Amino acid sequence: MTRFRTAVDGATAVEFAIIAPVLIFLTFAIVESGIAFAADIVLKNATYDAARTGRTGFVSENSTQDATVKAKIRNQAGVFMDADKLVITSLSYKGFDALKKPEPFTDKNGNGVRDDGENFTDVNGNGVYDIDQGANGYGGTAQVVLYTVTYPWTFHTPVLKQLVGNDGTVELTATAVVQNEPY
Ligand SMILES: [Ca+2]
Ligand SMILES: [Ca+2]
Repeated sequence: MTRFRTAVDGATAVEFAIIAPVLIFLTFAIVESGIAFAADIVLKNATYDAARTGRTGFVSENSTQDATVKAKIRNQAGVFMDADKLVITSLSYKGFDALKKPEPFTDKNGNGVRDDGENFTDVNGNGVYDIDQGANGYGGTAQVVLYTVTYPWTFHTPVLKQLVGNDGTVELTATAVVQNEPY
């Protein structure tokens, strides 16, 4: 009987030794995925909040609109991530129908794309032809502004890290489009 009990205990110990690392991996993977998911939501909320502040033209005391908007995002998202690694951009457009549209051009040779030498309208005034006519910045009164915030999120759990690829780093992205208030 004693011998039998020892054998059973031994089998149980071996089973646990095999299963334990799997359970530990699953636990870490689930927890880490949950944190990443929460971070993604925080990033989206921060971006949406900053865009809503941006559309009012609000500027903090002794600050600029750029610093005001970016501080809002960094403060909120900074709870979950390294604020210094946030990449915050904004592009302004004359209206919703111009969103992400190329600058208009005269397609002289009719090939559907703008070639060197074909005249174009420099909508964003940067001196070169762009396939996205948005102008950097927060736009003027009643303009439409696209806010984009990205963050390189890194997973640390072994295996999960390999599954994700790119050394465990994924790019979290949040965008918000708002129309500026008339100000
Ligand atoms: Ca052409
Ligand atoms: Ca341009």
